[in-house]
Amino acid sequence: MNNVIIALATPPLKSALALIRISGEGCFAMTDKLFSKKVSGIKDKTIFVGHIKDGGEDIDLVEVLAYPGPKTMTGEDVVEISCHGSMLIANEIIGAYLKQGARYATRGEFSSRAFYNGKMDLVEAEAVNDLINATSSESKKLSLMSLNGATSKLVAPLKKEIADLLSLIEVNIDYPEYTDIEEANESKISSSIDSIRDTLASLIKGGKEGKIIKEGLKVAIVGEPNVGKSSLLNALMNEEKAIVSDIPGTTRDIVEGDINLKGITLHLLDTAGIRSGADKLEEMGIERSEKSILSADVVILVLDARVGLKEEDKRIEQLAKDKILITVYNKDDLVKKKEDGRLYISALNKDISPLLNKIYEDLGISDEAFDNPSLNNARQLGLLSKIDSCLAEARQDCLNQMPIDLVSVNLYSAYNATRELLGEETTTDLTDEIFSRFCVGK
Ligand SMILES: Nc1nc2c(ncn2[C@@H]2O[C@H](COP(=O)(O)OP(=O)(O)OP(=O)(O)O)[C@@H](O)[C@H]2O)c(=O)[nH]1
Ligand SMILES: [Mg+2]
Repeated sequence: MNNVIIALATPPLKSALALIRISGEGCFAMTDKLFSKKVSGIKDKTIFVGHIKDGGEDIDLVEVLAYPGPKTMTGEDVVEISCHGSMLIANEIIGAYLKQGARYATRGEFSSRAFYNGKMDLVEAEAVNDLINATSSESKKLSLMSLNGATSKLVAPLKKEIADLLSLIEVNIDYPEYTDIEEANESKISSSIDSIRDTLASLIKGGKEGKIIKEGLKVAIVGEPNVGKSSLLNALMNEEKAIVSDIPGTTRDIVEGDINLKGITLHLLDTAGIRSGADKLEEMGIERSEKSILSADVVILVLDARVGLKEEDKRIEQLAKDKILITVYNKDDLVKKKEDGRLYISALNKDISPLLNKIYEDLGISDEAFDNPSLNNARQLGLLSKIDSCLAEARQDCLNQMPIDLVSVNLYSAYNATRELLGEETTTDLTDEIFSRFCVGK
């Protein structure tokens, strides 16, 4: 009976209604004991309205949705109770079920049951969490595609290509005497691997773009004091978020804000101006600025258009060498002559569209990335790159004239990693880890 799990699926706050979800064999029998109507024996999903009681004491008039398994989200019998949205009522109902032998669900336990009962693969299960966490309509759209199975379908052709090559090699190993089978020679294996890696390259490209659409990017605004970094943050956000003054060293702590640039969430970080000879407090701010460069995906180096690049800025360029670095010449309203190839803006006048265009251009997101499914979370991208390195090694083994049974070792690893993508091959620890990031009740 402790196989029955229960959780509040709505936030633990006073609201019009609250939803309690219960799953597991035995949850109908428990409901029969607590509810004024008999739920057991239903053949199809059914809605009931009646009273939940505990020890003869009426708790609430509720709506009960009963779904007989296995055609349910978890694959088990499921009961959903909509009660009045008082935490007192919700807790009393949950308490009544706990007395009957149910237990609190852990994070993501409903989804993990759906996964283990074969109702969804791991990519679809991950999409449940992504959907709940989506903050832009673009990221919601990608998550919904994954939930509907479109993303999982990307794995099948990749898996098939690797399986076809492996079976060709196996046939050659097992039946070397047959002359009517295709020979798995070095050139055949190499060209097959190259073609699989082409498929993989486009999956990785789509995945990286999808990750940006789904998760957004960190953008650090850095430069010397007084060049207009905070003014730029305010112009980007169209809001007076950060304090602006003509006193160098105004910003000490990081000021943050989010904007949506053509469907991509940018997490902006306005930082303290970087200069030498600062006092202790300012020095602490500068340390944070430098850290923010290291944690950012995009670094906007702001210069005063009248001054240009200074020695201190070269240190910023060095720190940002692995990032997308965009150098802007601010205060262009104060210069008469503009030099070719420089990106001029005026944060004061909110004249910043050249910078917005440049950021979008440098991200290199294709239009298709917004409309097509992609394997875009860190786990999925990590597995795609693992598959690629296994294939690269297999190809190298081939070039080194290794026997084909040894070449197949790396191909098997690549194949197993494709199975891992959908959770067909996975450890319980890993899946527990994945589901622990979910909300309770999901
Ligand atoms: N004329 C002109 N002035 C600007 C422009 N952008 C910023 N300023 C002025 O430059 C001064 C400094 O601006 P801030 O935005 O505070 O500069 P900051 O880089 O954040 O400075 P710190 O926080 O001290 O590092 C303010 O007086 C702004 O009004 C611009 O595009 N044109
Ligand atoms: Mg500032």
